[in-house]
Amino acid sequence: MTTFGPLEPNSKLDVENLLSDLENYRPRRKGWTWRDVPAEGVDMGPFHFHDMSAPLKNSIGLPASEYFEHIDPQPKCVVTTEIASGRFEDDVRRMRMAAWHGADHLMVIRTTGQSHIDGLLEGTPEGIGGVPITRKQIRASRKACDAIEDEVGRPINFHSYVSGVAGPEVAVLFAEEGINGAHQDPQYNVLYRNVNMYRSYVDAAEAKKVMTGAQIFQIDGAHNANATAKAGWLVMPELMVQHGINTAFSVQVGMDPDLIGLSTVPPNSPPAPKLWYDLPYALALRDFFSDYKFRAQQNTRYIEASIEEAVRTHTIDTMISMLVGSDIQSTITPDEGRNVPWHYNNVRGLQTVKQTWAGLDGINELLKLDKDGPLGEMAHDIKVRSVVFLEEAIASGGYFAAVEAGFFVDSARYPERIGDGIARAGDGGVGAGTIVERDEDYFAPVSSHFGHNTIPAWLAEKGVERPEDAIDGDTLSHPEKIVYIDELDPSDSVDARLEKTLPFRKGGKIKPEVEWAGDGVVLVQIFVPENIEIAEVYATEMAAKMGLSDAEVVNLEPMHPSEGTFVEVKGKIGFSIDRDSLHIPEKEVLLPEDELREEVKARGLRVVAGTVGEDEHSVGLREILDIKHGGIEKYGVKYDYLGTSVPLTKLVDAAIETGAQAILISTIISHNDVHRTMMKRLHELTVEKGVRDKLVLVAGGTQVNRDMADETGLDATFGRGTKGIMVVDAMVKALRGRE
Ligand code: B12
Repeated sequence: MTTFGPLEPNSKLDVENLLSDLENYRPRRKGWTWRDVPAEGVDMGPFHFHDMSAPLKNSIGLPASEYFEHIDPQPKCVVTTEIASGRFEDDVRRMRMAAWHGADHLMVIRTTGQSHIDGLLEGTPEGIGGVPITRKQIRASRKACDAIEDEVGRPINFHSYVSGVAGPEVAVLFAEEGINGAHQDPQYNVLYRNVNMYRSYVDAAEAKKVMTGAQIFQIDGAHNANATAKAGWLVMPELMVQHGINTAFSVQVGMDPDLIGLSTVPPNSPPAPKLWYDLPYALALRDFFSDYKFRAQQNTRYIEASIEEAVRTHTIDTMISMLVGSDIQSTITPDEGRNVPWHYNNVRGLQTVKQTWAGLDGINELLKLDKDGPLGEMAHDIKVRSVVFLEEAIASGGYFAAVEAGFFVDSARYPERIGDGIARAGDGGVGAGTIVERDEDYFAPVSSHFGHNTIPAWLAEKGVERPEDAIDGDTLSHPEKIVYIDELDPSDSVDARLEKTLPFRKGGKIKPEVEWAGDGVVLVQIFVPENIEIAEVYATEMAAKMGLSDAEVVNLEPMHPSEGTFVEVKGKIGFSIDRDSLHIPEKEVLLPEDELREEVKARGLRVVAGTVGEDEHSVGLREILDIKHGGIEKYGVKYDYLGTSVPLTKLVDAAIETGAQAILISTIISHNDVHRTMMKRLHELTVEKGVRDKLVLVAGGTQVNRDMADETGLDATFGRGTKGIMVVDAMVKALRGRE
């Protein structure tokens, strides 16, 4: 069996290598994996967490984690991200980034139209709005996931869709290739893909049986009703009915309830009073479907172009998930409403969940939902309406008759109806009239087959006990029998695409990207002090003048009807830069601690320090000085701290008086470049007083960087994240340099 990896955190994923020897790749496990959640909670850094899973081996924490010993707490639920660039070779890199930020459920959306193709696709054609799901594509992705899960130290669930007219074939493919989760819901085909209703249910029984055999976790498609309905919060009773139909059907086919997940979406969004709708709905669902798992999606129905609005809604959605205990928290990229999701927005979605989960950790131990008040009443009301909905559907002739009558996705609050539901004819839709009844002696030599399968007497006499024994096992137990087709159209294939992007992946050329390697897309955020109409035209014009092609405004938010507008405009740059032409500053190699201590002692190193100008910020400089924070004092440096808002002359005079070898200034406020002015002035002052060559001059601050030393005439300058040892090292090196 072929493997790939181990991945090296400091090296990019090598797609060509991933694709080599794919025909011999076999999935190393089958089935779904939940996170490892220690019952006693998780201790991380200075904190105890109540609702977290085991930490990762390699990960990137929230930006603020640097203040908390770099901890990266992982929610106890599985966390999903959806990948949809159309080119799986770019998506595998995206999966790696997502896993480093905490995703362990990677969901791949199918290319548009795939659900109407009555068979499997092969090769690796480019997709539109998703990826063509083919054996080669999922095999390569699963192989990448194996290496990624080893790198981060947690199993990854790879997921796609068992829907459309080729549902059973896709289910077999997924079972063969070790796909871990899949959407399967016959109602979805009927309502949203216009697949014939009877065909959809017959196929679903077969597909669910195959999924059960491979322990593939199933997610239903009910949430699409509130993504489709105009007023998603009114269709809650119907959603309950849809969940009920799919769960009951799945159990009848033989699925284990633990493998059945409900796909739920909190149906409302601010400025609506979200909690009054979403919380009772979530509660009603939990009560009715307590035997099953919950996958909480996020509300994207009302999201258009504002990333921040999406993030805020998702934060509340995640809180609701925590209050009712979701098993899987999905994340939608916050740019879902404005473009095909961009790589880094997957990560933003994941960060929203991680941040909310960490911030609200243990919420259910601190707060209790009051079910005796309006919350309980509202949840009860939804349940009653859904039961009556189901009863009416049965009375009207059953599910199929109800669909024909347009019961579903009607935007009114049941029992009201406004007649805008999606009606389908029993004899219509894709695949109508294709169902063939099995003969009594029907026999297929395969395992995981729904319905009767009669082993002929002559085979039984030969000792064939299971149908698949007739052919010495099928592809599910004997994967070597799988016929692997590489490509059907070499011109629309991963190799053809990889050749084009080679310069940006391995050729040393750098171009920004958001969807695909080398796409060159950039986003410019601006405030235009004009009304929305003018701002939009201005932004496009400005982007063109900046040299961006295909400029397009992706977000417009008025700050005031006439005072101005926030605009985001995207466009493409037409150039790349050679990596080799970039002058990357060499990493400063610090002298060993012992050597520094000895030298400080030998020189009797002494400094004066203070925050200069009219600046009262002291925290940063105290960290640089104080032994308690690992400051320069720890290495034996003696200091005189003159405080805040210290005039520069006072510092220079004090240095001369005390015989200090260095002056350390902190300059945090940078308004009107006052920090630069202060640094330059310090240098000039010491020149004027004739002591420049006797003093090492060091400055630091939030907006200060290493390059500013040359610019301002100082010996060393430091920004955020500086540690005392770096400052001692710089002073010692400057003193040595003078000798
Ligand atoms: Co204030 N404040 N603040 N503030 N404050 C911020 C710094 C900031 C960035 C907030 C903002 O508006 N975006 C602005 C500055 C904007 C700018 O010009 N770039 C700001 C402002 C504008 C003010 C006020 C002027 C507001 C006002 O009243 N108009 C006043 C100050 C008035 C005055 O100075 N006369 C003000 C007041 C305060 C209080 C509430 C008093 C506290 C300060 C308390 C105190 O220091 N005693 C305060 C804080 C805490 C902050 C805040 C939230 C954190 C700063 C901090 O302590 N960070 C920041 C916002 C932010 O950054 N999150 C705003 C932690 C330390 C460890 O980080 O300062 O960056 P650091 O230091 C590190 C490095 O920069 C470097 O090493 C340090 C350790 O790694 N370093 C070095 C720093 N100094 C030195 C020196 C040397 C020699 C070396 C080698 C390295």
